[in-house]
Amino acid sequence: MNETHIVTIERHIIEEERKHPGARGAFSNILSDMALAAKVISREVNMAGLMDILGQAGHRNVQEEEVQKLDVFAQDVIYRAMDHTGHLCCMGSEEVEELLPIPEKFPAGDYVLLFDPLDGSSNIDVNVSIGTIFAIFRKVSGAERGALEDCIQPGRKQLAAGYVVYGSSTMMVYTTGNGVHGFTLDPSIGEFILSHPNIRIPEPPARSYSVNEAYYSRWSPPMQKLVDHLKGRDGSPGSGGFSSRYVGSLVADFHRTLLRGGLFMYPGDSVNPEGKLRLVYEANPLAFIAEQAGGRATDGEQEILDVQPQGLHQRTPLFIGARSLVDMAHEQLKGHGS
Ligand code: AHM
Ligand code: MG
Repeated sequence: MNETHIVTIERHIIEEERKHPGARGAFSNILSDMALAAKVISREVNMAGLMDILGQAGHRNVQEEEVQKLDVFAQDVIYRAMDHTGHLCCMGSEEVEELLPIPEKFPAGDYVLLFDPLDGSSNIDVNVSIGTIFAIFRKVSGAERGALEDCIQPGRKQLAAGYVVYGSSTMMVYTTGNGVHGFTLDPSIGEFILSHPNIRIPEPPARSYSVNEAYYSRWSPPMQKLVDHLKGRDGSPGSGGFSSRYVGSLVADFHRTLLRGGLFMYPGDSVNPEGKLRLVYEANPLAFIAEQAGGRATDGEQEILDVQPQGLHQRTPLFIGARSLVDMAHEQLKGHGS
């Protein structure tokens, strides 16, 4: 593909599909529908600062409609963009306890969509980047409208994964297992335009690490030792020379790590032994993208993509980013608990 051409995300998705003989278009349609939902959410996120003036969540806005909280709104937009298309058998969302059925009045399809509609939503009020994360699997159960086993497949089985970062610009990044591609939303024409083809995590990477260090005293000794090493406190070879970057918004922290390199960590600790992040909605899609970009993602014991989820909302420790840095962290933590 000629990079000097203007390529919309829809065009790119179709071109990617052509590389898979026998593809029937359903899968491409799901990705295009995700892009559409992302545009709607992006528009609303950009209006967030005006909420106080135009109406607050739980109140009525100027059009006399109930104003929703943005994470509820995002959840709704994605569900409504997807429920009637006949491509999905069910969905799962970080916002909803049980799996989300496709209404009986609509046809059911062969794919499953799992998503975190608006991650980092505590950052909305302070104008810090937030994001949407998603993964697509093929249905494996015999159930017409999907079953739990369709939603808790190991990440290795993902057909596609992506995220949208609502930052200084809105970007959608996705993979179908054929590299990682990034698109920037041009709000004036309402199109995601290919801006970052074939993203590779730089190696050698930026020497930067990203972790909520305020939890240091809750960490296991090996985890503390790892961060001491990054900070240059142990004086061993390779120790120090890092800077620290932590937004506290997973998509933003991951996006920087993907483009610049570095190491993102959300370990387990004495209060939350499995950490905070969700395996199915957050870790798996980002792990697929990281691997496709030449990076790595583990839970400190094994590759994230090889973990068999036990439940929809299971949490997992996460070490993700440039391969050389994840290798180093994994080496120090394996067998010790994260
Ligand atoms: P959320 O699902 O409530 O939005 O929380 C997820 C967010 C992630 O974006 C981020 O990586 C993490 O919480 C930050 O947590 P902490 O404040 O413990 O560092
Ligand atoms: Mg989340």
